[in-house]
Amino acid sequence: MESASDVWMLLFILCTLNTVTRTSKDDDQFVYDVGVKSTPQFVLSKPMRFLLYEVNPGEGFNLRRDVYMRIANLVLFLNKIEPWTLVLPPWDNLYHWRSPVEQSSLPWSTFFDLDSLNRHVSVMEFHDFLEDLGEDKKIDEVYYLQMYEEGWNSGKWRERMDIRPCTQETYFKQDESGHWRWSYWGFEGVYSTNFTCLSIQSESTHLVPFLTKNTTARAEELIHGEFSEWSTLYWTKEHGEAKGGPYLAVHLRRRDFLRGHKDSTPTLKEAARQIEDILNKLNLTTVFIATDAPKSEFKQLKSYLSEYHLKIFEPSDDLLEKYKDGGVAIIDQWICAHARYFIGTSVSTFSFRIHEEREILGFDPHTTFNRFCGSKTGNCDQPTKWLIQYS
Ligand SMILES: Nc1nc2c(ncn2[C@@H]2O[C@H](COP(=O)(O)OP(=O)(O)O)[C@@H](O)[C@H]2O)c(=O)[nH]1
Ligand SMILES: *[C@@H]1O[C@H](CO)[C@@H](O)[C@H](O)[C@H]1NC(C)=O
Ligand SMILES: *[C@@H]1O[C@H](CO)[C@@H](O)[C@H](O)[C@H]1NC(C)=O
Ligand SMILES: *[C@@H]1O[C@H](CO)[C@@H](O)[C@H](O)[C@H]1NC(C)=O
Repeated sequence: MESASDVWMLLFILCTLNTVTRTSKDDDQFVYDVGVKSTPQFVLSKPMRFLLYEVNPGEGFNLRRDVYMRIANLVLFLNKIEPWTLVLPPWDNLYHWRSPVEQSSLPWSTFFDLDSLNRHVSVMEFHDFLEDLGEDKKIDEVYYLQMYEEGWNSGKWRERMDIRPCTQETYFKQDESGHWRWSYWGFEGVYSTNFTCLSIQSESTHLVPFLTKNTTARAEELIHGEFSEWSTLYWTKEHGEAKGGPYLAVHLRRRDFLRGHKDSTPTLKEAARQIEDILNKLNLTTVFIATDAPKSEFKQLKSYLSEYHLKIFEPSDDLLEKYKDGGVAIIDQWICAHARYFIGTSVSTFSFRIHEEREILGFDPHTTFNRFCGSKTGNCDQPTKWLIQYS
């Protein structure tokens, strides 16, 4: 299992809002209304605290969705102790978003249904949070998560976290008045007075004691107990009979993967051979290609598969304007999720998300957990089958 420190650098930003308004009183419990159109009402007797986070700038949409799940889970645990709201980091010109449409500082509502997210944990958009902060856009504390300089220390994994000097230059800069500044996804005037580097080697939910105990001067009892990374999902249905449309779908990841995952990402010729092989096995002639490849590469792939029908989703200008690159990617994933058979790209979180959708839809796992083999032979383990536990 990946942990808070392996794959992404996280940044936690904490804030306690004094401006949260109390809207009604019910015995000794208060109902707080957080923000304008933000979170559902919380029944509580402690001030609401807010957790903001950010991921390494180069990371893509689906990795960020995975991180969201982890942080939401962390907030779920925090909420067992005191009320916390998760402030959603805007989507700001992601590295992979190449279309000419405007895609800076996008709220989560561009892609997701906030009401649904709110059913899991209380969330709010960053711009709503700023509105609640008011004139003085001061954030209480910023923790910049980093790996231990000395690595794992004796090579053995053990949970630990310590305040340490920053091991490398961070994105935060201190101005003349001592305020720590950062771009804050394009929103101006936000600053913090406290900035600390935190070396961490731990699963994200183990941050609960730190966040509840060490980040405020409040004295409360120590928290005991086990924090499991995932709350278990139970499903009442059986593995379904989903069959999928009469097409093969593939996710063929290119661009940075050709550098970052050379051995497990196939050449176009290799990919074409594997596609043809599966099409023949399934007696299909149509293949849907989800890819971030440039047009020239798609043409080349098409030339290798001239006897088959290759389909891609190409949005009109209007659709692109409306859904942006993130929305178009979700449409690609949705089409892949409904195919008779799917082949993904090794270690791509974009592909993992399709596996997950298909598993939820109830496809036979053999039609789902497949990936392209790289050019290097002997390096083609098929993906782990993350199956739903039916109760
Ligand atoms: N529309 C579309 N975009 C893609 C496709 N593959 C990659 N991308 C883009 O590249 C990004 C890849 O980053 P991420 O989602 O984190 O997945 P990963 O890097 O493959 O693990 C996606 O979010 C998309 O913006 C694809 O098949 N279709
Ligand atoms: C949190 O506080 C406890 C108790 O004061 C202390 O032992 C621990 O080192 C602190 N953790 C960090 C990461 O500073
Ligand atoms: C923030 O910084 C100020 C000034 O350096 C310090 O007095 C205060 O205790 C810090 N607050 C926290 C929560 O670390
Ligand atoms: C494909 O067609 C052949 C010949 O018609 C048939 O024997 C085979 O069972 C079919 N395979 C599938 C997966 O439908």
